[in-house]
Amino acid sequence: MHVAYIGIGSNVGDRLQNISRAISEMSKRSRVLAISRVYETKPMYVLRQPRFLNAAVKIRTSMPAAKLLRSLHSIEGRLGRTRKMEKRFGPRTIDLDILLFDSSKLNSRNLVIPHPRMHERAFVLVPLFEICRTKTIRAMLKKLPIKDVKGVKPFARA
Ligand code: PH2
Ligand code: MG
Ligand code: MG
Repeated sequence: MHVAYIGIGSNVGDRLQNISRAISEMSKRSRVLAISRVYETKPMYVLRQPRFLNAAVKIRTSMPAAKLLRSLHSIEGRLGRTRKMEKRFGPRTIDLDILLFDSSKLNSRNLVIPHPRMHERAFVLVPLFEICRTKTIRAMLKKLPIKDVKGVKPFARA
């Protein structure tokens, strides 16, 4: 069995419903062990796009990393994501990224673990730290600009 942390993001459609559907789909194939709060976050990289909701989950799974990645892509597809039409870092209905997988380091063409940009992303680290309180994640968070961390706010449900 493996333990993995998945980062979730959505900024198109019913963002909260997209996130909750994604978690419910993941729970069909893996055991969901922990779920962070949902945060509303300032878009990074492509600034002129709607705000994201972001969260993180911890799962236990029998799938090896490459298979987990395929299964996450298939969930994204079922939730209506159309990768071919998308711009890099642009709007998306749902994005499911493997952040950590056991204590593995992996560097293949389509999968790099730990996630290569998580250290610069407050929208990943804040929710992740809620469910993975390690020194490594704490250290990454401390290096972020305060204004980035302030751009990540618990989402007030309507
Ligand atoms: N995802 C991106 C690009 N920018 N910004 C925020 N705040 N949250 C995201 O999930 C996000 C982003 C591409 O995956
Ligand atoms: Mg992705
Ligand atoms: Mg992403």
